[in-house]
Amino acid sequence: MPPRRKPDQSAPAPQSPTGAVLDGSALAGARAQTGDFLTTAQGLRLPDTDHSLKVGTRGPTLLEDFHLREKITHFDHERIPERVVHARGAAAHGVFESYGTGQTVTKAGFLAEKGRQTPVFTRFSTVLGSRGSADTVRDTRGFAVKFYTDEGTFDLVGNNMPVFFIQDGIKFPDIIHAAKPHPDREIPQAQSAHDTFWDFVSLHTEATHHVMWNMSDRGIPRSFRTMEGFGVHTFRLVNAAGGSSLVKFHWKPVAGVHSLVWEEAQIAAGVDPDFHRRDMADGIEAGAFLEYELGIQVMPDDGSDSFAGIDLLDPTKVVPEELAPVQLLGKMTLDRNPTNYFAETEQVAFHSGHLVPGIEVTNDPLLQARLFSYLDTQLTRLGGPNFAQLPINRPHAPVNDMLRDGMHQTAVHTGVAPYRRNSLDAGEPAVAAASEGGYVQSPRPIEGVPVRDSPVSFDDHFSQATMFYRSLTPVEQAHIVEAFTFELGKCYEQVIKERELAVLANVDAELCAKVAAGLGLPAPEGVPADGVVPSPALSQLATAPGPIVGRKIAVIADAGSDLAAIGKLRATMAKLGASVLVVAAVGGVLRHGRHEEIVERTLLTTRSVEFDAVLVAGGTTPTNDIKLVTLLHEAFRHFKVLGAWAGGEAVLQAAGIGADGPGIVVGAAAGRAFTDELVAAVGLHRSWDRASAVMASAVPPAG
Ligand code: HDE
Repeated sequence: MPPRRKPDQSAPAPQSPTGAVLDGSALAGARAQTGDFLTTAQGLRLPDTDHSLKVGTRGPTLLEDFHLREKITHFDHERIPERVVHARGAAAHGVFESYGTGQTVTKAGFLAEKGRQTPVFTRFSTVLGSRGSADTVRDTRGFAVKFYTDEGTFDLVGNNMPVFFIQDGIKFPDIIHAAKPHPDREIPQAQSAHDTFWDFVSLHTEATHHVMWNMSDRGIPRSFRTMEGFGVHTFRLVNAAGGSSLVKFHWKPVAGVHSLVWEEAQIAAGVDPDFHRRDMADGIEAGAFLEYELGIQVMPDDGSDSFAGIDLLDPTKVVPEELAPVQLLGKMTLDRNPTNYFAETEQVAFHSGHLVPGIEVTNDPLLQARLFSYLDTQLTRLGGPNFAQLPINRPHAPVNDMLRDGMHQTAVHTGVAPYRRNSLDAGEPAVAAASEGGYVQSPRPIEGVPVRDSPVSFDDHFSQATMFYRSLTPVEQAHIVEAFTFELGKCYEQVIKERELAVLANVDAELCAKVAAGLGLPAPEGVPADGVVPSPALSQLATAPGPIVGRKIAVIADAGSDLAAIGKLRATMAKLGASVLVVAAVGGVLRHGRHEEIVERTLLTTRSVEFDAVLVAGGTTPTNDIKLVTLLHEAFRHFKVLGAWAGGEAVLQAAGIGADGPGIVVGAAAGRAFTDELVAAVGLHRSWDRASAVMASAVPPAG
């Protein structure tokens, strides 16, 4: 039944974007930047904002300077509390288009209807660091998507890893306290390589599976564009006929899943702390949009809350894709950068309890605690209960609630009876039955006695950690060994290293032995699970060339280089969404005949980490420039594609890299063969065939 209006309202009253009815004098948005003149917040025009009001030019300053006081007071309060976790983030707007394939499992219109487009806002984040910390630290990444559906806002507040450290939300403050900087000196920032983190995870062994993911390449993604996303928990989907299924959400990046290597991530953290957010913003600006397909694994909702022996309420477990394939529901394209970081990225408020009909929660005790936390945290962070009225949080569905007043209330509600049922406001909103889009939880029996305990199935802390490790390729496994050795090597307490080695002994004897060797400690005996079946889908190593959208290729050049070929190469790469940047010894414009190339980076302003491939375009490039040699060596060590033409081969030779070997492309740059080879090599992401040469010194032998 549509809401009735007051009889005396002849014309429909204006509505704010929140759906709240406004009176004639109120405006939908805040008055900001509306006139040509600089004003105070009260709209008073100002003649000067550079000088405070003083007695003479040499002071003192007068207390009556209301403009000075307003300006400074507002500035003093510009910062709001940063998120207690996931403080460091970057976001983009976009659209989700449904394939319509979800119709059989959910009645949620934005998934069920083929071709339906829903606006989205997606925020990626690290977990541990402060708002100003570096992007490329080893950490789990947040992957939070706000779908502004016409049935209400749905938030899928996920991570780039499918499992979590703990099984019960009551431990969340503990794991976060352990992982954050030590309380005495507030170090280290945005890192897990310290004693309290390893103290916690070695004592709370349910963390083992997530720790394996963090120590793997997933902990250092190449870009937001090349990250998978996961809803982590099991959700319940309900279709129009009332049939329910248990599902796990996945985001599959169209550009493939790719990571940095550890040294590269560390260098990038210093050279460009904004590495990931810059990459996303630049990519969107260049038209290389970020794309992800949303999929679900579907399991029967048969009352057991388990599937193939896996407890679906345990957030430390995955369901191998070989057992329940991911079925694709639609595609998200992120194609618009935010206009204002604070207004949008900082003030966006996600909540795992923002649900729409057809999507329900399960009894996962981690999810249950989150349902409380997200609303609660916004009260402090956004200063009160009206954060849904902030432009970025406003639902696109009509809103007609009975929530009133509170800090920062911007709606001007009418009427006298914000309660129902009432007899005074004829416009009282009607309640909606399920058939009218009302959110009605599907019936499920709940019984039992209150206990502080977990099911016996939650006691298996190692078998899936073993499965993860054994499902990876040798290169990926070597990275895990390197990561554990690095992180534990940074701990001061011997007892913590030994305890974590005892944990690893229960995951895989070889892994434990290699890490122990790197630490110079004996490898303890453990009991890894028997009969673990690997899940090849867990490996992210590219076996065939994938898209190169968003990749960056450096061309080292000077005025004597083959500038014509650079132009052609740029045009070819641009068609594939990749960019070519000219790097020279000094800035300016390179000119050769009628060809011109702008120098976008100099050897002083860039570092190898900015690029996925480095090419040398001949010319008179000096072969002994230490910055150039460092750039080439780093690119080689980080398994990146190297290449040369028109005499640039000599530069690679002089750097000791040589002009042939895995991932080294030489030839005529303007030619088809060269570009095809380059595209294929960059499409494989890194030249892992070089691994034996590069990693021999990095990974100690098992001993
Ligand atoms: Fe969060 N988490 N979380 N979390 N989480 C927050 O909410 C919390 C968990 C995740 O870009 C906070 O608005 C508890 C799992 C993301 O704004 C807070 C528990 C997963 C983001 C909070 C968890 C996540 C947050 C901090 C254990 C993956 C950033 C600020 C029960 C499925 C969203 C805020 C953004 C943010 C609580 C565990 C993902 C404090 C209590 C599991 C992506 O409410």
